[in-house]
This record gives sequence, C-alpha cells and structure tokens, in this order.
Amino acid sequence: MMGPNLVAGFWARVSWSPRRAAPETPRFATQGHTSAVSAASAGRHLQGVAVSFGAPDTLVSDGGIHLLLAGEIYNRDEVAKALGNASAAHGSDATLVLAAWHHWGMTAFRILNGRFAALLLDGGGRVVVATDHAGSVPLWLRADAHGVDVSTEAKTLAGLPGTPLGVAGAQLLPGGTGVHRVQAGTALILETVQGEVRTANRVYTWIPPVSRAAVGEEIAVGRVRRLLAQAVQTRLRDDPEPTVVLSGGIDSSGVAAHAVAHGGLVHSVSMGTEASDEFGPAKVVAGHLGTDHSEMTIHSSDLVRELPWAVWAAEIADHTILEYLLPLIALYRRLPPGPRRVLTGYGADIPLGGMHRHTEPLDLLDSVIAHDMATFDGLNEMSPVISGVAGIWSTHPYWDRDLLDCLISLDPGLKRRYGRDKWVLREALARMLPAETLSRPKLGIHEGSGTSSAWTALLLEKGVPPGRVEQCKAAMARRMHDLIVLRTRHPDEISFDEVLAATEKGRTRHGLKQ
Ligand code: IOT
Ligand code: MG
Repeated sequence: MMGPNLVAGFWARVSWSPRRAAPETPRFATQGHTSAVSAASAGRHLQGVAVSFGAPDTLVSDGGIHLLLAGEIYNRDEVAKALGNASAAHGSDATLVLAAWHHWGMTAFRILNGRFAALLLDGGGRVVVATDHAGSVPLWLRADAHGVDVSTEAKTLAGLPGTPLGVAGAQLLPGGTGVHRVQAGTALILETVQGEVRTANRVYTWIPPVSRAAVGEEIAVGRVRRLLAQAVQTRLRDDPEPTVVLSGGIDSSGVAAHAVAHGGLVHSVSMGTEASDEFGPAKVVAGHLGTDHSEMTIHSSDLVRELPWAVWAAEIADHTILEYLLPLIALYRRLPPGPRRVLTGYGADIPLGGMHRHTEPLDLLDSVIAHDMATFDGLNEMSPVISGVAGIWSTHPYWDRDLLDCLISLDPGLKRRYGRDKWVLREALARMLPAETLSRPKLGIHEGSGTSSAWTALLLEKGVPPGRVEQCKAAMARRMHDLIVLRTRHPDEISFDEVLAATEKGRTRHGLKQ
C-alpha cells in the first residue's frame, strides 16, 4: 500500500463516574482522518477520537480488553514467533500488541521495538498507558476526580474542565494545566480508589545503556551495517514509494542507500533557503543512488515566521530544538499532498556524538554522549506530529531500539577514529555511497538551511542587542509554547513579530494578530 496505514494519534477519556458528555472533536495538529472510538469494561467507559492515515484498525478489543495504539511496531515477526503464532505477523499492529499483552502482560512493552503510544483498558477497569523506548510518540495525560484523559497531543488536554489531579510516575508539565507527560520507555498502570487516581505500577521498559563494548572494527562495522539495513527495511513497510528527507550528510544518505537497496521507487527531497543550502551534496547522493530527487527553496524570513507551527507540532519550549525542527516542518508543509511515508536520518548524531565532533578526548566525548542520552526525553524531536501537521507519517531508523542500543554502547573510539567523526557509520556505508559523501563533515540542519542565522538576523534587524539574542530566542519560544500549547491558540493566530515585541517589552500579554 502506498503511504502509511496507521493511527497517527488519539485522544481518549476513560471515566468511572459519572460519564462526562463527549467534548467536541479535539483540535489535533495532526492532519488525518478522525474517527470516534468507544468501549466499556468493568464499569469504566472509554470514549475518544483516533486520527489516522489510511484506514487502519483503530480500537481493538479481545476478551474485555481494549487497546488504542498510535504508531507502528517494527519487530512484528520476532514478536509473532515468540507468541508461537506466525500468522499474528500478518494482522494489524494493534492486534499483535493486544496478543502480546495477553501473553506477557506489562512485559509486552519491554519486548516491543516500535514507534508507538498505547492506551489499554484492561479487564479489571485499569488504565494502562505506555510509550516506546524513546517516547518517540509523545503521550500525555490529565486526571480528575471522574476519569483520566489521555492524548498524543498535550494541547488537546490543556483546556479541559475539572480540577486536575496529580499522577504519580508521570511528569507534570509546568503551567498549571494539570497535563502530565508519560516518560520515554515507561508503562504505567492507573487505577481508581474511591475517586482518587492511583499509579498502581510503573514499569521502565527501556533505559539507555551506560556500558560500552570494546569490539573490533570489523565486528562493529558489520553490526551497524546489519542493524541499519534492518531498521530501514522494517520502516519501509512495503511502501512502494517511500520518501527520504536528504541533506546529503552521512546519516540521511545512509538511510536513502538502504531504502534503495530494498527496492521500490525512493523519492528524496532537500530543502534550503536563499541564504544557505546543501543541494550540491544531496544531488551527488541522489544521482549515485538513482532516487527521484527534488529541491525546495524557502525564503528564510518565511521559515522563521513558521516557528509557531513548530511549537504547535513539537509542543516544546526549547529554542535550540525548535531550530532543528523548523526546517523539517516547513519542508513537510510544502510537499505535494497525498499519502506519504518519510524516513529521516534524524537522531544519528545523538548516540554517535555527531554534535560534539570537536570534543576531545574520547572519555569526554563518551560523557557528552551519555549526557545527551540521559536528557533527550521530553524534547519531542522525533514526534510524528512534526510531519503530522502536513498529513505525513515520518519515522527515524537510527532510533530503532536495536540499532540505538548498538550505537550507544560502542566504545567511543569507534565513533571517532582516524580523525573522523561517526567513523563506524561511515565505514558501514562504505560500499553504498560516493567517496565524497563518506568523508563529508557534519553540518547541522539549522546550519545547512540557515535557520539559526535567519532567526538571529531577524532579531538583530528588530534591534535586539547581539548579546541578548539567545536569551530572546528562549523567551520567545517559552511565550509561543504558553500561547499555543497551554492556551490552545492556533499557530496562524500567533504572529512572530508580536511575540517578539511582547517578549522585548517584557509584557505578559500575548502576541495575537490584530
Ligand atoms: P541533522 O543531523 O542535520 O538533520 C537531521 C535529519 O534531518 C537529517 O538526517 C535529514 O534526514 C534531515 N535533513 C537535515 N537537513 C536537511 C535538508 N537541508 N533537507 C532535507 N532534509 C534534511 C540536529 C541536526 O544536526 O540535524 N539533530 C541531531 C540531534 C540534535 C541534538 N538533540 C539532542 N541532544 N537530544 C540529530 O541527531 O539528528
Ligand atoms: Mg544528522
């Protein structure tokens, strides 16, 4: 099937007493087909809305257990085999997860390798919420005395009625809305005791390894090659026309090379601005691999003015991460409409230390990698909403659980070797890419596309002193987050210039277009 066939997000309320009237359809940033879901179990009622690409199963039920799964599972064959039911690999991912739950209970979430968020109502009326190992599909919840609302987008929970309650084991979002985030690699069981929501169990399903393996070059390179091939293949899901967002750097070029190796027509697309682009290096890769390649130029002042959209999609207030995500969001929004599955090279730099290519010596490189792996959670860099705002499904092979485990735990001397950053990955791709791609130094997306400089230039032009630019970006990002996520304003109602003016004047009033 062309394009994805999956639930991209959901909102649902599980209530015990009394049933609150169904609210109007939640305003998701994800643009897909919405459908209502409902179920009941042990005196609990589940009512919600799924937002889908294609026509997937939404809520699946079996033996009084109901499951709403957003996203997809990548170790389907492995799970089906372990269940002793090879045919389970041919049903929907939600059906497979439900079978896994029947077999393993909470341990199922330790076995799944996927990009997902799950809400399960078990036979005893308990509510189970779970994220994948990387929390790559953000999952949020808000409890009150009568039930719990669970959603893949925080903004759909921020304005709900009722006094919010605390939920142990989940992280409260600042701002007084009562919205909590389910942490990466976590499954929670919630139950109610006399109108109180209680966390009955919290299970960590994955934590980044802190041990390192000192393996030989050949073994390390072979392992990375095999796991990347597998991560790309499982993410293609037999789509005959996947798209790779291609910068021409080693990470996305490696993904494109493996996508092409698995057959089918691969589209590739590169974006740049009038100030900066990486079109040359991307074209070299596209020509070598024979992808159907296109280029897109966006004016940098238009790009920066789409920052409210980046906040709407990522639901974060971190301006550095917003700078990384903005070019991708702008690109997705300009692709021709229609079903589309996108693979990216995002995230490779985190376990491989690509953002720290000047950090010496090796033990310090390893420390910063360990730090980045301990602090990624909540940045929502890999949220499907980043492309979901354009009705597109995106997935990130380098954060496949098996590949990520391997990359993190490699001796840092395999990550930087012979004076080269990401050495092991470059070697693993040696026979698949042109020599100039293999040796090309890393350029961050914000640098390659000129995003950082465009935001900076606009601030300087508006009279922000150079020494205050970073501080001003951070304050603008916080203000936009407050308006768009916590106060649920649409990004088109938020003007970059007015947010800047309000930030600069230190006023607390928000910047809405007149
Ligand atoms: P970068 O690695 O440059 O880009 C991430 C992905 O975005 C690329 O692999 C590619 O698929 C796509 N991309 C980048 N530039 C373009 C372009 N011009 N046209 C089309 N597609 C493009 C930041 C970064 O440097 O991105 N991301 C880091 C991690 C950030 C740090 N986060 C953290 N410590 N938690 C990364 O690992 O990707
Ligand atoms: Mg990269």
